[in-house]
Amino acid sequence: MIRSVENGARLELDTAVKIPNASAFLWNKKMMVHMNCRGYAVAQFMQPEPAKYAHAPNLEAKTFMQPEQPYYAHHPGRFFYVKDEETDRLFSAPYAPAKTPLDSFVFSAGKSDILWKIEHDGLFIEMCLSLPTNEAMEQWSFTVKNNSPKTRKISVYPYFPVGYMSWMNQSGQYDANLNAIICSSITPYQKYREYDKIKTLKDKTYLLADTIPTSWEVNQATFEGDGGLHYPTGITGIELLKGDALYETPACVFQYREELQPGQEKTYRFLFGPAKDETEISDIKNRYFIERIEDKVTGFEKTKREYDDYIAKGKGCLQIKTPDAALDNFVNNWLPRQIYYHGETNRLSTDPQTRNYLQDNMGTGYIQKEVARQAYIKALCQQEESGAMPDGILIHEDAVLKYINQVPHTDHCVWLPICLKAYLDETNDYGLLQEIIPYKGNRKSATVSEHINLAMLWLYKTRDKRGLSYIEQGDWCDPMNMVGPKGIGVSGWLTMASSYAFKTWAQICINNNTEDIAKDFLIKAEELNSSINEHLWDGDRYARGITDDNVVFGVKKDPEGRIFLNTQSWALLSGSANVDKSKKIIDTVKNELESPYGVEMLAPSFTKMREDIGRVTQKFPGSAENGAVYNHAAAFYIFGLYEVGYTEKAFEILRRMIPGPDEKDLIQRGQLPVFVPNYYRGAYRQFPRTAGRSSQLFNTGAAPWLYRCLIDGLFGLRGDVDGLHINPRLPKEWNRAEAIREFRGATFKVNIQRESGISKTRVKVDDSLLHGQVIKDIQTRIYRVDIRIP
Ligand code: CEZ
Repeated sequence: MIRSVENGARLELDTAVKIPNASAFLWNKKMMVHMNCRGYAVAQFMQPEPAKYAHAPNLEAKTFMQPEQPYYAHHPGRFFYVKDEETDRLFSAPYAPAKTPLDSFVFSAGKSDILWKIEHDGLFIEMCLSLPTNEAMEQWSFTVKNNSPKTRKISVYPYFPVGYMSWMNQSGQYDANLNAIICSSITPYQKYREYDKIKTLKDKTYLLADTIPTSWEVNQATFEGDGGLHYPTGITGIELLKGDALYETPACVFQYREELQPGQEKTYRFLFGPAKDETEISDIKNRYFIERIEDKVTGFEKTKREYDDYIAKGKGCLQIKTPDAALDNFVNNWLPRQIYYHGETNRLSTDPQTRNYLQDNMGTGYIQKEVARQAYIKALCQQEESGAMPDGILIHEDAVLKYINQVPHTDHCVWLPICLKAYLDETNDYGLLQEIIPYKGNRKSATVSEHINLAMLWLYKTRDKRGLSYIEQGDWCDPMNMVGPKGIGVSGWLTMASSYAFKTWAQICINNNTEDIAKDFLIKAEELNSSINEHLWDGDRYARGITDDNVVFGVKKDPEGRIFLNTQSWALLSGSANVDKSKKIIDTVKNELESPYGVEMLAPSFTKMREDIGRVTQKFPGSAENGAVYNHAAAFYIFGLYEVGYTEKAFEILRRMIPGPDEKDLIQRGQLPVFVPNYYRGAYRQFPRTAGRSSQLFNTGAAPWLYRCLIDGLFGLRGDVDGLHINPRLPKEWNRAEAIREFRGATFKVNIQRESGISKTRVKVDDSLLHGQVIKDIQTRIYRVDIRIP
């Protein structure tokens, strides 16, 4: 059903039916396109706010990327109908909208392109999508080959629906000069002051072709007719009617009539995207289809190569070879790519949530160190002089705080030392702490170290008389918005995360020779831990928090949401759970939160509103924060388990985050292992039918944390101020594993092998025994590291 090819560079699915929502995505700094294997697409480009160039067939709400995107017949997509003109038999590639069962089908997810190979009715079809590196546009090539022994008379109909563009103004027509279908609209507005903004927008969508069509149709309703999308009326005639759209929903449909001899093939190229006007489209045509670079290739080919190079830059710092080939393939090829995407696009937002921005750049620190460094500085420049961090980081001059960033959350400071520690471990760039940067408003400046100190003091101050952290309208859990709106409710999780942040900051301060500060925050951390144990321990779990009305929630007596994962994971990280309590909470998590698809973030899922907890309880049970296997939260748990030495359990939970390799698991999750989704449906004990189903949403903090768990936990090849610390924690069923670790300019070729008769890890570097488990004084060279473990 699925197989990795080209040494892991591609992952192929050979069915359009068993995993209908299987998907892959491409991006550049200006756009993202999420393609499902059947041809349905979700695409956004930045101008500078995210916008669409292919819309739903009716008015749709402007929102951030949502999980579990529902696909339906008229959902935007990129399709090619193929009709045999002698038999009128019709099918469509890659599968939708006709959904004719195909002789053979391959959906091939590449790192820098998405490909389909289809055989049907004696024809072979190859469709390929790629992007340029730095402009919002899709590059499509479509090849049809006659694999049958006789001449074939066929018509090929590229059908790129554009949808309902605007209630104010939408139209479309074929432009023969440009050989393009151009659909025009005006983004609706009512306040005259908005006009200056609106007039700058790319409100046109074009489909440019390199081959003159036999005919075309730009009117969605005319094309479809009563035939519907299974056999559009427009296709029943010899030629399309060359219609336009006049305040009618447009569509981009071409027709190419071909007579193919046996073995003969024909390739077409298309560019699909947004534009401001015809001048821009004409310029694109010249650059991609006309101009010959070095007189050999068109811009179309050249940009494809440039995009390959761009994506190749997202190489990770860890290559692994283990008994688990599917895990290797995911870690070596797809996880770093997903992390790279986050660092490059900031989830296609001009005001990423502060916690997302810091955690996404924690991941970027393993791939593009300078990008991460600049991100930490940019975030701290927007810190209040009080030490508070904003809910979102403005990364564009015209950006404003939107959506959830207008809701006060109290956790953003906590991520500064926690994410920075990973960056410093990887780079040893302690010089960053001495950088002098301004606070918001540019009135005052201080070193990065003082900025973070102030943020920690803000966290320490923002607690109630019990010593627990206020939650206001949310912490890491965005929709937990009714625990503390009166300014009384507290977050058990944030108190633990603050304790862990203080300890992490203390460690950084020790490495930065500011021991006094370190000592002070270690004391503060223990103070928080005793408050946690005094008010939140419930015998075999830690409560999630206490509401404005002083109701402790996330405890055994609660009928729903009687355990939340985050206050168990971070009890391990903060050290508020001693050895005995750690064992108890890990057992409780096993019994109440673990499922075949991973660990759920709370259970039982809420089936009705709790007005003293909030919106999270209104989400469908088992979806998103209401009890899904929320992989970001699961990654925290894995990190905590490695931190306290439960390495077998850590690997068990980690492995369940990546779908497959067995077919049953892949089908139930409906997810290709080319990215980790933000969640798999939970509520396994309440709604087993849908449990495990992937959200297909690849915007997630799970990616950088999973990578950190692999580097620091499983393979134990973690950097620190004194060098590379060696401490692999392989699952017991693995006798051997290899890794190549890129670290501070050096390459470590690591062989890890179990050896009987030894009680502790023994490391040899270039055949000489290492005293201890830290490789120091690292040079820019290749190291051979042989590790023997019990
Ligand atoms: O957004 C994520 C946030 O980007 O939810 C996480 C949070 O830590 C991330 O920073 C957990 O709450 O508003 C909503 O209901 C959404 O569910 C968002 O909370 C959620 C989006 O689905 C993106 O995943």
